[in-house]
Amino acid sequence: MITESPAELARAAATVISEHTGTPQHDVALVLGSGWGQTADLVGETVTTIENTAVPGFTDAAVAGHTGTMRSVQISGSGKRALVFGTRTHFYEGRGVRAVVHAVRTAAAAGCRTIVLTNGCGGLDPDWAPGTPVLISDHINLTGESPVEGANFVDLTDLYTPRLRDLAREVDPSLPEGVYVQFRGPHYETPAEVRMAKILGGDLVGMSTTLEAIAAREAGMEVLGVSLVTNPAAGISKTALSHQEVIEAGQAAAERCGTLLAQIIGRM
Ligand code: 8IG
Repeated sequence: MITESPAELARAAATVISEHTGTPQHDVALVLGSGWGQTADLVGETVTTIENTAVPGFTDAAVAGHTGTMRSVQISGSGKRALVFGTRTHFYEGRGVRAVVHAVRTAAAAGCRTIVLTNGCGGLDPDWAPGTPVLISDHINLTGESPVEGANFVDLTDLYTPRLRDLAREVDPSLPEGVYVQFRGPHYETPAEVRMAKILGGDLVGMSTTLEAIAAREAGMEVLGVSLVTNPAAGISKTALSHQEVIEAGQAAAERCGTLLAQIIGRM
């Protein structure tokens, strides 16, 4: 087998996407995390749905509640076309960092200049009830990994584009901001690890997004990160964490989150 470079694999994937969608260029990419699954319908009209397994380098969804398809969506009220990924590859799946950021590189190869990374996560602020969307202002990457290969010293100042965060707050001035801390997972944190995250300056704990954001910056894209707090982080509330709780919080917040993203993307 010929081993392709990450860029070659992304170009191959983008070619298949443009063949399926009949669209040479997409403008914005959207990665749907836990709790965000139903939001794509509110962003616009789905023009084409593609099975992940039909696209080079992509695999079916590995998480309950995620969708193993990608869609080309016509954004309501703008001439723009979004490439919406119904799921992501997580670092904890053990397929390596290249697999984790393949969707990001594919989006860049498909022409996207902007990427919206969403996730479900645990919140450290007890005032953030399950179902609260929070803008990611910055991140702490505790995976010990980087998607950047070789001596390419990518600047991560203002990784989460201030202009896009401002735009999000124009749509919803009540949106809080926070620092997202990526743990490896797939287990949730211990309460002591959550206290550590707080001391380090974190507000949100999750298992995705930071490696993707770095790859997006390397590819020259603008990044907007939005977390949905689906549960208080371990030790913040007295009850144990469950993935069912995550799915339910997402369902309850779907309409607010979908409308929020639709309005933000419509204004980009
Ligand atoms: I949804 O509390 C969701 N994903 N690490 N911790 C981590 N990931 C999460 C959590 C959480 N909730």
